[in-house]
Amino acid sequence: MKNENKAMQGEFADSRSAQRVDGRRTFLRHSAALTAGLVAGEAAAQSATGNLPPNVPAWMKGEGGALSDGVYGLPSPFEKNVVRRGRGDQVMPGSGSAMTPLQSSRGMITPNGLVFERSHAGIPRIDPAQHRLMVHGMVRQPMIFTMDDLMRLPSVSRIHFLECSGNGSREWRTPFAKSVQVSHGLLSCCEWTGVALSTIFEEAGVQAGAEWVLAEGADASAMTRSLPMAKALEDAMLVYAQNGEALRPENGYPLRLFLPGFEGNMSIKWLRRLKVGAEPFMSREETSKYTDSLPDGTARLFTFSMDAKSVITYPAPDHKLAQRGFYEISGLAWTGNGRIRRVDVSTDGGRNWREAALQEPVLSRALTRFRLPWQWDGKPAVLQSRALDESGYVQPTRSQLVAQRGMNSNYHYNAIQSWAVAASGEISNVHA
Ligand SMILES: Nc1nc2c(c(=O)[nH]1)N[C@H]1C(S)=C(S)[C@@H](COP(=O)(O)O)O[C@H]1N2
Ligand SMILES: [Mo]
Repeated sequence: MKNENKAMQGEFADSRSAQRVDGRRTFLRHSAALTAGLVAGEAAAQSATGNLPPNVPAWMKGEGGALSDGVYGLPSPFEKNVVRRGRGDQVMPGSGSAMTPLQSSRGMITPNGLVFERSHAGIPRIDPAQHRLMVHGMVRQPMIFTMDDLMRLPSVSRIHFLECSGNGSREWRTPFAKSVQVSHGLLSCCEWTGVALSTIFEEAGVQAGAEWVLAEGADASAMTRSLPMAKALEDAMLVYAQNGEALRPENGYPLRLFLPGFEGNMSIKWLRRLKVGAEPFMSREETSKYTDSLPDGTARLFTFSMDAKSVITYPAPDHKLAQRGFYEISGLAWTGNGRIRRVDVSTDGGRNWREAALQEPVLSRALTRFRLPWQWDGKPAVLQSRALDESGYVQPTRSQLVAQRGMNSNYHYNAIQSWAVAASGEISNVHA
């Protein structure tokens, strides 16, 4: 394994474009082999319809279906398995999560129908004409905004990831998930549009000594969290649109708070109230919940920022490698600390690392797609990715994280993920 890696490093040493050309040549050889396989095997089965070359396929022989006039477009029915899936272990009705299918994700943007959901008391059905945002507390002028008021204000659009701090929490103890959707799917990345929170506070006027803001949601959980005024003025947004259309009901329609790079639970959905104060408000969701148990028995409050993390989304346990040869290892990296600076990939469980290519644009507090060409020799391998961000923070190994944080925590698990490739091509989740 080690020798093979050295050989690969040599082969790919010259430049990244040399890697590409070499990988491409091998890949094309495989395509030719695949076609030969099809002609011999599957083609026989499909010859009844005769859709394969050199025949003219059935769908070219008559006009197609109706156009989408007056209809909201949906993916091809052949993509029907690409859906969010829930954890199904929540005891309270309405409380649960449905995860993004990262195993099928391409690029950096999560389409609206696949953005993960995490809700504590179901999805309220809110008429935007009846929704209000109240701003009060330590402000010069308490205010109530309608949705129309908010949409008249100057707007901003930014691309950012959103990650639940409970993402991957079960991986602390055992390599639990059998899918990258379950291990990392409380994660998405959208273009968010709305009003800078600083604009709202300019309107209302913040009093001296006002250091904190309480945000409250209009769902039955009345979810409340405190955020520092510094974050409110830095880059917090009141969001009414995602990926070019109104927020989806499950993601906070008609209005949510969005805090770039902060743990997902602080981005309060269905936002109805902002109260400005001098101290944190110590709500249930920042005292009883969303605190980090440490090895010495104490708990850490207010872990706002999500540290650097990455995961290989292809190949993952959702996939099986059909044969040896060329594969493009691909995955996602992100950090609440700003931009991703580098992602390294190992195919031998962390002994040797190679630098992956980062897809532009690499944006602050957004998902970043990385890719690395790989020749699989058909032998067992352990795939890992390690992210490094512009603050210098390096994603920890699992043992480094456990040494620091112990085994009793549930939030902010960001260890390096290992996928074991067996000689059979099956892929499994392991602690390496
Ligand atoms: N009002 C309200 N806001 C909420 C929640 C909630 O249950 N109610 N869940 C929080 C949690 S735990 C997360 S991770 C994010 C999830 O956002 P999403 O469902 O749009 O992905 O919303 C946060 N905001
Ligand atoms: Mo969350």
